[in-house]
Amino acid sequence: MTNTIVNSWNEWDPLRHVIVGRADDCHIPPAEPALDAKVPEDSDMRGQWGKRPQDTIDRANELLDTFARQLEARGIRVDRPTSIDHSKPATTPDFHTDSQFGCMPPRDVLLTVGSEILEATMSYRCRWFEYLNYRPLLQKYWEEDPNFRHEAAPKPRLTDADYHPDYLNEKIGDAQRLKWAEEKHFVTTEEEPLFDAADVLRFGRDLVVQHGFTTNLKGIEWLRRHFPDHRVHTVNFPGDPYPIHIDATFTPLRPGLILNNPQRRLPADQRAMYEKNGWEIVDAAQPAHNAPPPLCYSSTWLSMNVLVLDPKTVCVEASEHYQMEQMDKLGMNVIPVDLRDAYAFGGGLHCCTADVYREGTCEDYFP
Ligand code: ABU
Repeated sequence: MTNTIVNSWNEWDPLRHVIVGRADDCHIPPAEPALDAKVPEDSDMRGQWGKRPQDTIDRANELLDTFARQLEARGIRVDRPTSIDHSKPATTPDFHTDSQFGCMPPRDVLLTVGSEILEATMSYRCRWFEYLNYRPLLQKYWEEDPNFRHEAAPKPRLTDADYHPDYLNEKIGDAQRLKWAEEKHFVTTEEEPLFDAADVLRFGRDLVVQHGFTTNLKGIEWLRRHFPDHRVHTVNFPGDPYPIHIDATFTPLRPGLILNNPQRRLPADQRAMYEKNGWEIVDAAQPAHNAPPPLCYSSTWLSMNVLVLDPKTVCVEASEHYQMEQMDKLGMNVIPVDLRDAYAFGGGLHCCTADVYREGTCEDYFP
């Protein structure tokens, strides 16, 4: 009998097996073009780099371990990455950077589509080797599951030609950033295909991909050619001055229901496929916090970065009481998970996980 380890077609089918990241050896990397474009201009991280303080690593690991145990207690199999030495520089014939990033969050690196796990190209130099943290797991899946497709997108060169120099200015200001986002002028150029896995949402036959700082149009075209049986849709959310990763912006909860960040609404001309098929797009609740925690890259909208366990059950960060209340009103059973002190390591509950197995098959939700 075939031992199927890898199978996941969407963001909401019953979750049976997942990877949860680790904070081990996580570094704040040195300045580099795509990373600097994302660090908020008023952030405490500007100008700093090096290994994160050990007490913050220990605290984040405590939270991630507890989250893993919560999932296991619900019968979900949890695997963890094996940290490489992130203090080592990343050097290729085309670039050098003095340290790497970490093995949080796996969602940025690994895209699971059906029986395939695809390693993304990534667009930060410090994340070029990040896939190595997950190779022991992927090799194991490959040994155990004869149908598992382990794929890696072409590694990009990430020369200076990949980045628009106007984003390297330290003081750009939100007004200018929003104008550029509206014009779809992002830090990454169209030199070569680039994408992060966290810019992709899976809706069965349809893949919805955000064009922004970490994914360019060639990256989306690469995904379209790589998944010929899927329809690949490009989306933009013009209200975001730092547009990376779709999962604090657009959050499907179950067939027919999506939460949308009210500051980053999907433009009217991109809504047709949902409306025609009776899907509701509702504004997410406000975050409970006015600012992200210290040394954090992400926005306060990690409030909506939730992990759906099945179409009726969702994990929400425990301090996000507005988001928990809204989920409850939307008919979801809410599992509070304490994770805020791990946000600085790369994100929330969706970010810190990567799907391995959800029950279900590839369905067409937008016929
Ligand atoms: N990785 C999700 C971060 C998105 C945000 O900062 O809003």
